[in-house]
Amino acid sequence: MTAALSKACLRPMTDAVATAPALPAGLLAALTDLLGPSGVITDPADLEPHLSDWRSLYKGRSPALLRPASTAELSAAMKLLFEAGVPVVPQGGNTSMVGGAMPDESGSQVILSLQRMNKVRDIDPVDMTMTVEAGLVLKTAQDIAAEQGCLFPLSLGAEGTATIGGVLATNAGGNTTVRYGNARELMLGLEVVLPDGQIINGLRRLRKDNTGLALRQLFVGAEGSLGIITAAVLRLFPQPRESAVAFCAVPDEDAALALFRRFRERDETAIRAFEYMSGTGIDLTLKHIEGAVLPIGERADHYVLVDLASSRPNAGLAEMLESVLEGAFEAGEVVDAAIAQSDAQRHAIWRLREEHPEAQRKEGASVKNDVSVPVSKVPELIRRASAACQALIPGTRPVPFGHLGDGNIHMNLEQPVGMDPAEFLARSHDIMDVVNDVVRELDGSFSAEHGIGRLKTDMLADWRGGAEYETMKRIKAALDPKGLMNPGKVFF
Ligand code: FAD
Ligand code: 2HG
Ligand code: ZN
Repeated sequence: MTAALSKACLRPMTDAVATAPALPAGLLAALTDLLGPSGVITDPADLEPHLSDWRSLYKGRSPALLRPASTAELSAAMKLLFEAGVPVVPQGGNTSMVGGAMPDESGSQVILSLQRMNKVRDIDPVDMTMTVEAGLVLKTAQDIAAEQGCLFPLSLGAEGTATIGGVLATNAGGNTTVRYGNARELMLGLEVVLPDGQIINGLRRLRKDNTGLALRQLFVGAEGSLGIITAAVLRLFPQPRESAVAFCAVPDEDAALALFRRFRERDETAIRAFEYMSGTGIDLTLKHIEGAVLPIGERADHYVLVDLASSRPNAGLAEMLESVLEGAFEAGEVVDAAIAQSDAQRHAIWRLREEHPEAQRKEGASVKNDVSVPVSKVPELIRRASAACQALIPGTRPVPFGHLGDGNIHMNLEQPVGMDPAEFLARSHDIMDVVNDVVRELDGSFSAEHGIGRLKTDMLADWRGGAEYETMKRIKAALDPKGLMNPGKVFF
């Protein structure tokens, strides 16, 4: 990647500019007539939480937050905004790692929230589907599915805040992708409001539906750049009857991969999650997260969390876990392991992994690289990218962790101890460059699950140039001719 392109990759947080261009005269009043007073928020104190992102990379401005209560209301509001040429930024739980849900600093972009559209329209344990509105929080969707004896398997650290609209718009992955796929694979049908207010009603709960282009898939992973996802038909699965979770210390990255292969060879269908963590990441988690405890005797430089689950009765997962780990001990692939004996212990082990982002945030400045490579290349990725970053900034602490089973490692870097955080963040683009150089050589991707948002638009143009990027832009122009949907995101 050229230096010129990469320098724009991480835009520093900017202070708001002094004056916001007002919305066209009469528009706010018309929107209030349509959505009611609780559907149009303009009070600066109420707007404030919607104007900065989880990573504090950006601070935006906006004249209003719109909260429609139904698809019909949203459609009517979008028609007004389209006619007036007002840009719209969809925002779900605002947990984007790439500034995807942030309005820019101009003060001209309205924020659209589906907070009031959070109903479960239908749940069917025979069809194994659930039709939900896009403002529903992911954890609530999981809980409601569980009440019906079903499983909605998408699972990620932000699940208590992230919404169905947000996880679909980003095609979120998370901890169970290795078993159930990304959000895309968990969706059968979508309802979408287009930028001009038209409604695509594609809420079909069919396993087979080859009727022309699968338009629904266009909106998954489009990060709000093509239209607004208002409802979705989600796939449900049987609840696991058994599960078994272990936290293992492994001698190196190769052993972590070898252990994954060992479980896959024994029974691929039993693996629900397979996560890698570094010694540094666990050290930070133990330091910053209240109640976090190392479940094995000795600290190690590399760890693996393995989670097995089955809906089969008497699946024998505990025995399988023990016997695979015994084989791994004998082969020197595992040096120590703790097997959870209760739900509380399972939860405690998972917490060590899930709290990595929070622990890194508390430690100081960090740079994230949500990258993927073919699974076979994960050890090389971790070793080479870590060494390259340490050579670039001596004392930098690599904190690689994540979804080893998918080849998706969060190749994150924590600032050197004692370094000025701002000084470290000023080198963000250099760090991302050296990591991405390795990723490119390993045939990987610069964004595995967090998307492009505002942070990585330059990278998209660079990595997916030529006909691929041109085709994306043509689709964008066809669906959003005025360029009003989430401007400045995804596309350069
Ligand atoms: P937002 O952050 O509000 O929005 C994300 C994008 O989707 C924006 O571009 C926004 O404009 C668009 N959008 C939101 N709603 C709609 C809609 N209804 N229609 C159209 N566009 C819309 N991601 C993973 O993939 N895997 C992980 O394991 C993971 N773990 C995380 C852990 C933490 C602690 C945090 C903070 C984030 C994590 N994320 C992860 C990142 C994030 O992408 C997910 O949390 C989630 O997908 C975002 O959902 P949200 O509702 O917060 O969306
Ligand atoms: C996770 O897997 C998330 O926990 C966040 O994708 C990763 O903080 C990160 O870089
Ligand atoms: Zn992740």
